[in-house]
Amino acid sequence: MTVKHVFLAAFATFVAVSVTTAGPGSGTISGKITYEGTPAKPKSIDMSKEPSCAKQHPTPITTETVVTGPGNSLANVVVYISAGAPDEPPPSTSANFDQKGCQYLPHVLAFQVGQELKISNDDQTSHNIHPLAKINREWNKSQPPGTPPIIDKYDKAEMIPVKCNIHPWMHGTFAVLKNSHYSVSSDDGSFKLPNLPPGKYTVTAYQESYGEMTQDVVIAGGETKTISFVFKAKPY
Ligand SMILES: [Cu+2]
Repeated sequence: MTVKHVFLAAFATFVAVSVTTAGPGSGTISGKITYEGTPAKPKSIDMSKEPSCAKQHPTPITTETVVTGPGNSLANVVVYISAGAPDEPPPSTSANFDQKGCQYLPHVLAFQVGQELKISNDDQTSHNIHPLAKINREWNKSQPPGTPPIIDKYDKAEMIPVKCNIHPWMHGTFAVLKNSHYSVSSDDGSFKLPNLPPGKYTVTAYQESYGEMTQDVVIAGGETKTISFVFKAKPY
């Protein structure tokens, strides 16, 4: 079992437990993110200036500003309850952001206000991570190979673009959110927000290049409401 498998197993257990402990009246909002129009083609990334990273990608990786899937689906879209749910204290688990092969993994990391953020450097080269916060405090930190993870947290909700000051192709997003009702759309564009008590909610979908869309959804009880968001693709 790899570390990733252990993590996934733990996560699956956590989800199963949450479902069984949720109240009988709790509902789910699920759905799919798609686009219309023609998105810009992902570009190949030239890492030749950083051979230790380049050799980890026999096939060059591509930019992840817009990640599409079958049926015009959009991955990496943050879907979250932006109104109607109370702010929640952060979980005790950390949100993990890795620099591996001069790439941010995951490209979009969603976590809660006050939650521990753990940034690791798995590479044989230095990175200088620079989250471009505007509402929170902006900082950048150098992280030579073999040094311990950077531990931080954010005090306010914000969508924060992240870049590396050494490798211009490294980009990512921190989505700092006020409650635990969020999802990042998977490769097929799907998302799911479970465990919602009855109420009226505003659901926001955020894509780093296309911006955000919102819609209101009423959950009456133990039901699943299916919604969809269709972003207008930008051809550049
Ligand atoms: Cu870097």
